[in-house]
Amino acid sequence: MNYPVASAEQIAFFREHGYLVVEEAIPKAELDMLEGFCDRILEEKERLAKDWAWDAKESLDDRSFRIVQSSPSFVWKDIREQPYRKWLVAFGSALLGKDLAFWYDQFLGKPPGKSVPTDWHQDEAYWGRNLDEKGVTGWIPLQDVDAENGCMHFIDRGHRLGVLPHTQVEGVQSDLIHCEVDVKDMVVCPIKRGDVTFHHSKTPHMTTANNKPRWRKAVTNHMQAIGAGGEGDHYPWKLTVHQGFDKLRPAKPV
Ligand SMILES: O=C(O)CCC(=O)C(=O)O
Repeated sequence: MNYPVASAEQIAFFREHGYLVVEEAIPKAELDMLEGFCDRILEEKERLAKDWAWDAKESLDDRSFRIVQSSPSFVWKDIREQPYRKWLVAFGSALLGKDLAFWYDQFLGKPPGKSVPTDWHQDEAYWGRNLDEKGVTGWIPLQDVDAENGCMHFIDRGHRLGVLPHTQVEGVQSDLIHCEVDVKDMVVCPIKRGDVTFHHSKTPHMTTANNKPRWRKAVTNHMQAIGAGGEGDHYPWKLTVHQGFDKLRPAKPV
């Protein structure tokens, strides 16, 4: 299977709507390998992961990991060479119309039964003004996803709203932040394993909690325009929370 090349229609759709679903993008063998590394993280999550929705009532040792947040790059030495990574950069660059560099990835695992939504947010709200119009994210679920187990939801044309005010999510002590959106413009994106969603760094998006009996696993891949220089010039709501280790976000593109 060859990786798809962005068509003129896909590029126009992304620029108009701020997101795009690409069907049957990543071959099964690559997804299986990626999932295998994510499973290793799950086995050792106390050492290798943060809880992105760390309950304010829980101690560090008692985190319930309602959203496991880590990175397959921590455990997969050759991840940079993988075809899917190169494809994400090429496809994302075509969508944004800027040459991108891979920046960092995150494994985001939602356990069955006790997870929470990843509330509405814009990636630029985390990254700061350095990334103004300079970021794209490619989100890879490792199983079929729908609104029952944490698929992506986007605000249609939300990349044109500027950066919205964000606040810390109530009841959590991680760096999770959220914003208010007009849900009349919400688009729900149920997709299959192998499909990928892309979104602009200003597009408000969220994923629902996992209410199915198996883990919801996803790898999100953040890319930035070459020369953007990494996150910086932060907004006032930016939080930094340490959870034993803090290597999740390289300052420079890798
Ligand atoms: O997978 C999730 O729960 C959220 C992912 C996300 O917010 C992102 O990829 O930017």
